[in-house]
Amino acid sequence: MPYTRRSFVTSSAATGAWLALGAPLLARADDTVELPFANGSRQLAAYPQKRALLVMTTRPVQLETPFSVFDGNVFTPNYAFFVRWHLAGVPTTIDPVAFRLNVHGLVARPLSLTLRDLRHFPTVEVDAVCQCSGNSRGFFAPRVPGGQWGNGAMGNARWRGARLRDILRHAGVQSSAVQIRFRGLDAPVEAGTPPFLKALDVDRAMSEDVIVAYEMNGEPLPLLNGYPVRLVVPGWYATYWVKMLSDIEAIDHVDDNFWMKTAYRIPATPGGNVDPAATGFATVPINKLTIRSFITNLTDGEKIAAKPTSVQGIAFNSGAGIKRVEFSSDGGTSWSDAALGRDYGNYAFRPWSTRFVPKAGTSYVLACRATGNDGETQTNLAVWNPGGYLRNVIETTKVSAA
Ligand SMILES: Nc1nc2c(c(=O)[nH]1)N[C@H]1C(S)=C(S)[C@@H](COP(=O)(O)O)O[C@H]1N2
Ligand SMILES: [Mo]
Repeated sequence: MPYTRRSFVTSSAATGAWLALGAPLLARADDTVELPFANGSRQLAAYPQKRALLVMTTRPVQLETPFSVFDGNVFTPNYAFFVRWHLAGVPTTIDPVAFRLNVHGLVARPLSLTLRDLRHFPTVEVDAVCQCSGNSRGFFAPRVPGGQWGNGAMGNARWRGARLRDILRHAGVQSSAVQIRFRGLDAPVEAGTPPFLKALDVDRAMSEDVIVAYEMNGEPLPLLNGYPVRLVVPGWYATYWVKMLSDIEAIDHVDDNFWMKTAYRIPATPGGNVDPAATGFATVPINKLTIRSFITNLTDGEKIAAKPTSVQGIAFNSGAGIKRVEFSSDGGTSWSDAALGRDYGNYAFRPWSTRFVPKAGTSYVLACRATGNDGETQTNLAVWNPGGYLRNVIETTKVSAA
């Protein structure tokens, strides 16, 4: 639903009222979803501009996409897109005319850009998966602290905006700059909580595909997904995709703020894996997505008819693109190639489909395994690290045929 600036202001005024109340629209207290791990019961609630989503927390608002949304939707609708904020001080209204994106620090020419200014840079579009670093954290064994997401803290959208590189070149980043640091309009609610800041090395920030997006799936971004602009870092975890982006600073050092130096670190080990008993290992900031694939049209425990059944799903990786998806109906003992669907580019969900013929009175463990053009694939052993990051084990779906 396209809306004008004026109607956005009106609808975000309504947003303000609801967020201030902390009260979801449309929710019935008995509407819950059970995620398949201990303490996985989630209430469904519809926040402003959103359909009913699984509530993980309300302050800050954290909402998970029901997994069924991924079936048949290569693009995750804005109203169904997951929501994650770290700090509860999220603005409930934003004036698009007064909004400024400031660029400062080690630049020849500090900028204060309006939304109209941003549209004067060449427009680019990318289809890319935005996945929380902690997506699927609830499946970690042993369990780890942090948001207990199922598999729905991800989404694929068509992002449209200006290249970050064009903005930075316009400002003239000085050669002494080491990183570019990003901040949004959200703020901590308690003194002592660090503001949410993320930083990219200058060459990552200057790469062609990083954009400052003002549209998501052909519409302004929903407020909860970062209206009016957010950073899009295709192929990298969503923690870098700073929402309500208002401040870009070129700095002369590797950022040592809490969200870079302490949080969002992965072990500097092969695959980011460590033994749960390990301590004292070196870490690096989380970065590229790991390759994943899912079956979307059948759910675990489902009873299906004993007749030819189509199976479909999605796969994605960090930008090499998907070379193949294999399917197994015997828990990974034997595999056959699935057919890949339309290619929306190397950062997007790649749909796939296949068929199998279940026999009556038989149980099946269905599995899918994606391989990237770079050879990266999924394995039977789940990664473990204390942050609950990088999960990409081969997922299984148990079904039985009647
Ligand atoms: N300003 C701001 N941007 C942010 C965050 C935040 O807390 N504040 N969280 C990040 C994290 S960890 C995730 S997973 C994504 C979530 O994006 P979404 O809410 O649009 O799904 O936003 C990222 N950008
Ligand atoms: Mo995240």
